[in-house]
Amino acid sequence: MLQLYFHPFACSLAARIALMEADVAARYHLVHLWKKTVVDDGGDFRSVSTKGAVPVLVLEDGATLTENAAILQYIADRRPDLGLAPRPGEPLRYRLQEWLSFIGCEIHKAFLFPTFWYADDAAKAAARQRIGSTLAVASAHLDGNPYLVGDRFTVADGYLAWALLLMPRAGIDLAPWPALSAFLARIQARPQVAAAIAIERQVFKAMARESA
Ligand SMILES: N[C@@H](CCC(=O)N[C@@H](CS)C(=O)NCC(=O)O)C(=O)O
Repeated sequence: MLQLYFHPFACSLAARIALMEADVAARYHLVHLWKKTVVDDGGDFRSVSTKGAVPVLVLEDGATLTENAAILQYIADRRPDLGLAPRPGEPLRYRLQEWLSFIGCEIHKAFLFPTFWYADDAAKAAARQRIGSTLAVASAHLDGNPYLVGDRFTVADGYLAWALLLMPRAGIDLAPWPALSAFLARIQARPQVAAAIAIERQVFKAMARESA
C-alpha cells in the first residue's frame, strides 16, 4: 500500500485530495514539521526524506517519491481511467506540468510560503503584495474555464485549491479575484475534496489540543 507523510493543511493536502479522488488506498503518517518527527512512532522524519518536507509518498517497493509535481502525477497515473491527469504524451499533459510547476514555484514557494515563514514583517508584506501578479494569471485562465487543464478536474486543481484555501490565513484576501473564489468553492464542493479537508481539519484540531 502507498504511504503518505503529511502535515495538516500543508501542501501534502493536495496529495491526499489526489489519493481520495483516485480512490487509491494509502496509509497516512502525520509529521511534526517543526520537530521533524513522525508522530506515529516519534521517528526522525529526515530518515524518511532528507528534504525534511512533506509530501513524501512511499511506494509499494519502499522507494520514496518527493515533490508535489511528481507525486501528484504518480497518483493520477495509478487511475488513468479517471482522467486526473491527461495521459503521458498527450498535448494537455504538458499543460498539466506547466500548471503544476507554476503553482509550485510561483504561488506556493515564491509567495505563499514566505508569508508563513519569514520573520520580517516587511518581507511578508512584500510577498503578499507580489502574489497578486501570479494569482492574476490563474484568475485570468479560470475566468471562463472551469478547470486549469482541459474540461475536467485534474490533480493540478487540487493543488491550486490547497494554495487558495490558505491565502486568507496568509493574510491574502481573494476578493480581487472572484474567478479564484468561485473556482475554490467549486473544487471544495467535490465530495472527495470536502472529505479530505474535513480529515485534515480534525487532525489539525487534535494537534492544537495536544500542544495547548
Ligand atoms: N518543493 C517541494 C516543497 C514542499 C514544501 O515546501 N513542503 C512544506 C509544507 S507546505 C514543508 O514541509 N516545509 C517544511 C520545511 O521546509 O521545513 C514540493 O513541491 O513538494
